Amino acid sequence: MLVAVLAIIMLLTFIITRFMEEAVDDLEYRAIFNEPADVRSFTYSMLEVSLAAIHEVALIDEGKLYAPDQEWADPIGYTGIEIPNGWEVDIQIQDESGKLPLNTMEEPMLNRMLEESFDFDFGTSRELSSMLLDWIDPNDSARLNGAESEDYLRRNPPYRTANGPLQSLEELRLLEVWEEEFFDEDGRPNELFQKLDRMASVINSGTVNLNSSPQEVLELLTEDGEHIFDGLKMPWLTDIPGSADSKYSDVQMRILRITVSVWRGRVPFTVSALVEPNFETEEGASGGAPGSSSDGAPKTGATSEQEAIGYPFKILQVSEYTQGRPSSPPARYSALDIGEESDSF
Ligand SMILES: [Ca+2]
Repeated sequence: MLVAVLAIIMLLTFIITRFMEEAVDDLEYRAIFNEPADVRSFTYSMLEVSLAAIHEVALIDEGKLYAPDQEWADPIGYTGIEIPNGWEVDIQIQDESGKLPLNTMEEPMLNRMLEESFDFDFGTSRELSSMLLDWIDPNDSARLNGAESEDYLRRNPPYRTANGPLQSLEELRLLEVWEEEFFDEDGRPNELFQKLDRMASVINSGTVNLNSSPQEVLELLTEDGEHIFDGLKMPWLTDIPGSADSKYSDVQMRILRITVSVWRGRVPFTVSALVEPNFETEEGASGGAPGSSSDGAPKTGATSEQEAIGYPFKILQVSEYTQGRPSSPPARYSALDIGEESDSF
C-alpha cells in the first residue's frame, strides 16, 4: 500500500516536473517574440528620462531652455542611467522652434525668404507666396497670383485647397508652382525642398529660436547672421539681439522633438515625441501618479486630471516606428516547431 502511494507520488512528481519544463520552454520561446513589448516599455522609460533631464537642467537655468547644447543633450550620461548589457540606446533632441513657421509667416517674410534664401525672381516669389497663402487661408477667393479650390477642382483627379495649415511639407506637392519648383518630374522632393525642410517647419507656428536656427534662417532674421553669437559668455543668446527681427525672433526653445531608439539586436524600436515645455505649472500639484487618486476613484485622463499631475511638458504628438515585428503571435503549441533547439521533447 505504502509502495503504491509512493509510486503514485513519484509519478505525479514526474508529470508535474515535465509539465513545468515544457511550460518554461514555452514561455522562453514566446519571450523571443514578445521582446518588442519589453523594448517598447524601455524606450518609453528613456523618453521619460530625457524629459526629466531636460526639466532639471532647465530649472537650474531659471526654467529656460535656450539651446540643445545646454548640458542635457546627453540625458543618459547626465542621469547616469545604466543600459542593460547588449542593448543600445540613441537619444536625439531637436528644436522644432529653430525653424521658420511656414504656416503662419506673413507675406512680406515669405517673399523675402523665397527671394533671398532661394533666389527666386520677384514674380515667382509672389506666385509661390500667393499659392501658399490661398491654400492655407479659410476663404475661397483666389489672390491675383494664387489659386483656390475652383482651380484645383479642374485637375484630374480633382481636389480642394486645404483652407487650413499644412500638415506636412510634402503637402506642397499639391500646390501650383510649388509642385514645379520644389519637386522633380516624378514628384520627388528636390534640392530646394531639402533646403526648405532645413529652414521651415509646419509644426512651429510661433517665433524662431535663433540659438538653434540654421545659418540660412539667421541670415534672414538678423543683420549680422551668425556673428550674433560673437563675444557671448555662453554659447547661446539669452536675449533677443537688437539686430534681429523682433517679430519672428526668440531665444528659447518652445517645441522639442525627442527621438529615442533602442536596439536589442539589429532592428531599432523608435519613439519620437513632440513636446512643449510647460514649466509654469505649480510645483507639488496634488494629482499624484496617473491612474491613482486619494479617493480611490479611477482616473479617466480628463484635461483637469492631466493639469493636476503638473507634468512639466505638454505632449503634442508621439509616433512609434517598428520594423521586423512578427505579424502574428506564435501559436499556442509553437514550441513544437523549434525541434532541435528545444531539449524538452
Ligand atoms: Ca483658401
